[in-house]
Amino acid sequence: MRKATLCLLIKENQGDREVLLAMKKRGFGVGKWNGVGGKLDPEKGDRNVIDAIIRETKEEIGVQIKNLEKVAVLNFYFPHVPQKEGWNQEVHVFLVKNWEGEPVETEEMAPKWFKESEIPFKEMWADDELWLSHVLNGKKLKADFVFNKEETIDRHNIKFVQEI
Ligand code: 8OG
Repeated sequence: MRKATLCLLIKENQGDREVLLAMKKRGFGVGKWNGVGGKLDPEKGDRNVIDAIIRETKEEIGVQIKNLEKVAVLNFYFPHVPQKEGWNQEVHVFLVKNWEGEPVETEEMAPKWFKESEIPFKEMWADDELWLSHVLNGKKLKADFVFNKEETIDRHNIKFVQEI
């Protein structure tokens, strides 16, 4: 499976938790709000998913991650797409509460802060509604999602874990 990363910046604002999502302007998931991230790319020097998430966050929103916490591994399957097209992927999800720099818009993404209660699930990947709130509330999990042609989920499975 292709490995990819997803980073969710979190801040507390007067007792309200906010999460940074970004509008994807091109590529896979265009037109959807999502965390920042992308494929592991050894040609850009990524030895592992940590290298990849640090690089992607800098490239996509200009933010330098100071520390991170791995909270989920999500496996996505697209059985209707030939495997050689590389859609199936294992996405490593990180929460980031400490960073340097202000998120900025780049060619790839336009970031915006959302209150936890106002996350735009209807304009996000269909699976996000099933796992995102859990990780924002401190849970760690491993999950599998099987997508169909309509980009909805045929079946899924979520397993909560202590460590990931
Ligand atoms: O490099 P590229 O832009 O193709 O990376 C895709 C990004 O989208 C990467 O951060 C992983 C993320 N991603 C998926 N599928 C899903 C999904 O179903 N939900 C969420 N929230 N993110 C996803 O590839």
